[in-house]
Amino acid sequence: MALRQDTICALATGQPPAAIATLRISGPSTSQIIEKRLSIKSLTPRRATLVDLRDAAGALIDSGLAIYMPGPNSYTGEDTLELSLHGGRMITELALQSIMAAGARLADPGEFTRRAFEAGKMDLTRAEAVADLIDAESEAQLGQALKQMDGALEDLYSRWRGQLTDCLALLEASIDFPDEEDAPDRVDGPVSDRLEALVADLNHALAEGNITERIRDGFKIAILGKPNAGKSTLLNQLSKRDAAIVTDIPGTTRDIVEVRLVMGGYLVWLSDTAGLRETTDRVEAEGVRRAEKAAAESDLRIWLYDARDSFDVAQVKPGDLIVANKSDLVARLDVSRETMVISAKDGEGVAQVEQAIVSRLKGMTQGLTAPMITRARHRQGIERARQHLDRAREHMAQGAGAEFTAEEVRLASRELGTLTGHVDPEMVLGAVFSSFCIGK
Ligand SMILES: Nc1nc2c(ncn2[C@@H]2O[C@H](COP(=O)(O)OP(=O)(O)OP(=O)(O)O)[C@@H](O)[C@H]2O)c(=O)[nH]1
Ligand SMILES: [Mg+2]
Repeated sequence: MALRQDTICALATGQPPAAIATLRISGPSTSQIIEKRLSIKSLTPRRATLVDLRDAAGALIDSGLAIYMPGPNSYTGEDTLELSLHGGRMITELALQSIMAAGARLADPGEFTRRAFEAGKMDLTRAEAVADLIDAESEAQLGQALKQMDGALEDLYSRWRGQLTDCLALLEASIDFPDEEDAPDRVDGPVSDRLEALVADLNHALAEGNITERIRDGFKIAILGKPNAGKSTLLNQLSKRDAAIVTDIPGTTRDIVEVRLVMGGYLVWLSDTAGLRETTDRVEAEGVRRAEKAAAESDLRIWLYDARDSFDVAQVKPGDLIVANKSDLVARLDVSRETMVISAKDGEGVAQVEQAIVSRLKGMTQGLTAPMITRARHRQGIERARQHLDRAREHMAQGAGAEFTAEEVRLASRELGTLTGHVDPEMVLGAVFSSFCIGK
């Protein structure tokens, strides 16, 4: 890719005031900025040096540590400077102004990592992993992002592409040398076997991807049941805050109340929903519709009912949790073995519900080794690749000619290449890097 002419800078650490603020500079003007603003001819590469940062008029802004990393052995592949100053608001503002006046501009979100990608330091899936490492709130997210950073997705997608290249070589040989002994008909078997095996791998990745995407984006859990069962009370207990309104009026909750929590190392989105009942109230009816939609879209449902009522198991799906609430109001309770008994109001049994949720999540993620898909972008690319391969196999089955098969294989390979950014990077770069923070 074309060599960049401009130099970027940004505050790479959190919002001031903070103990330390690290400013990052990358691009061809870095050494000129060092000379102008740090009054030093050159800095020893990769060694922390105590420096004075000055403004354009020569007035001292702050003293701090500078580390110079000349390209290509830097994060971005360009000349880079990291300057750690006292993390004051005024210091960081004046420091950025001074650096910009010496020949840099403010970086866009993710622009340092984008430059690292463009310099060939990492593929697109590893660049995405950088963002995921920073955004990780749960151990499971972090573990997955680390594996992706280590190349789990890049290696897999590249291996798939390699298999398609092998198929293409066979197909093209049969197109170019149709009369050769071991050409046309003889390639059909091997190519068709390879495509079949690859489609099976893609389908496996797509199926498992539902879980790995959830690890990154959060598992959806809905609390469901009749009005007044105590759903909002349970949500407040599990989230340890007063997120939803609780009253003794049936039909209190209408909109979905969603809280974001980390449970047992997993990020989850826990939803409190409107009590399920027939109603003529239009607002409540809309709430019930939303509750039913949340039930259908959730990874796990918690069915809550008043222990004084009976519970209809018809709506329960395998793996759902059934919880009888308000145990404090009944002397004796006969429930099935899998039904948990709690008193949400007193917090009695809530810890067991939490444990049961975590054990369900563990069950869902059991057996996962390396992630194969972590974002919708990956899933969509793999689905498109699979569609091309389905068409390639149809062409083969119909004896349509190797040219037709080869074209679909080529298109599938292109889709996989887009995932790693080896093909058509411009198409996806904006979307990938816009979600980054500035300074990364
Ligand atoms: N005695 C007793 N009362 C409870 C318990 N849990 C909830 N309640 C009470 O039951 C009433 C309804 O509680 P909510 O949490 O608002 O019930 P809900 O299921 O969210 O109700 P809707 O939003 O109307 O669907 C409130 O008065 C709560 O204080 C419990 O374990 N024991
Ligand atoms: Mg409620």
